[in-house]
Amino acid sequence: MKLTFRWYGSDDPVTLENIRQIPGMTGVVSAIYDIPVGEAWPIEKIRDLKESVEKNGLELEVIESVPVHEDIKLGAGKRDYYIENYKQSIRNLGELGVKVICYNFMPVFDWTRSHLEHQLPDGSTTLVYYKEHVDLMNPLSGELSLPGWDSSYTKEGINELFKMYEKVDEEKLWENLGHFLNEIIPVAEEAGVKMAIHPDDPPWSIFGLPRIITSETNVDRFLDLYDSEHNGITLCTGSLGCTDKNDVVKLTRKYAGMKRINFMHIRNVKIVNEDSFEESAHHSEAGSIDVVGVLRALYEEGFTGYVRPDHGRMIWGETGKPGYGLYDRALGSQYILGIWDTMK
Ligand SMILES: [Mn+2]
Repeated sequence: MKLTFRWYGSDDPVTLENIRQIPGMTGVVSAIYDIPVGEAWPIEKIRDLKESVEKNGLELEVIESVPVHEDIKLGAGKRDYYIENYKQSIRNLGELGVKVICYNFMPVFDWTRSHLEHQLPDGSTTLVYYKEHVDLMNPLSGELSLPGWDSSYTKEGINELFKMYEKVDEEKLWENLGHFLNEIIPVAEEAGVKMAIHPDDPPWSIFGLPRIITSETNVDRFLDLYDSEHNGITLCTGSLGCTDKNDVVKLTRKYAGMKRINFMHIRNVKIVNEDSFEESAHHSEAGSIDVVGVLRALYEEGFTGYVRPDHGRMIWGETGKPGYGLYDRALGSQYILGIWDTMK
């Protein structure tokens, strides 16, 4: 396994110097944030990013994410143009040594939570998803602000987008994903890049929009769409594991055995009740996920890919990007590393 840490670029309050001092850290997972969604990533910008990372003794072998334009998910508008751009980004990233690209295929919203600073009994704050709160949110009101939410959407723009998705049910979304994979995976193979789709977070439909990367059945279907090690998944324990319908240890063992896990996101969540959860510390006993079991499954299946601690709580008074402070993720990384080392 190669231990990595997400870094949001030079604006991130967590610095490369900070990350470098975490024991066992081999590299960062990052992206270029100032390119409009859908445009190809220029090679010069990738090179600048890579050099800034390498100057600090870290590698840049995983990109999270190269976002997929809504036209590709909708199968509409300028889809072909955006797919060609996506291919170019893959080629450019491969040329500069990137090995894995994480992306997702969630319509409109990326990850969704009801609260970003829910206080836990120990005084730390964390991200939570309470169904009863999300059910009351109206994404068409023009007032919504959520993580993963593109605040550049106007009220009219978002209404129009929702209208377009009225014609896209789950089957149509599968079809559009299949088309996308048929186009990009051969390019990824040639570029030496492994694609890693992130599961939908949470793994169920929200606001009436379709979501398909949600369960074992659907991950199986996804992998069958294009049978190649370059068409793999990001197994995010917290996303798949926030419902007890998914047995994350079992899924880890199965997909690692198939060599289709190209990237691991490890975090813990505490399932509060059906369709509600709180993100917790990485420690297995802190939440509903058997993190030790996940790592054991990876180890026993000979996993050699990239792992990163996923979201952390805010602890010790730290402020910053929700889910992406330094301290709790660093603690999580050491929990992961410690478990791993005992199995060697
Ligand atoms: Mn994740």
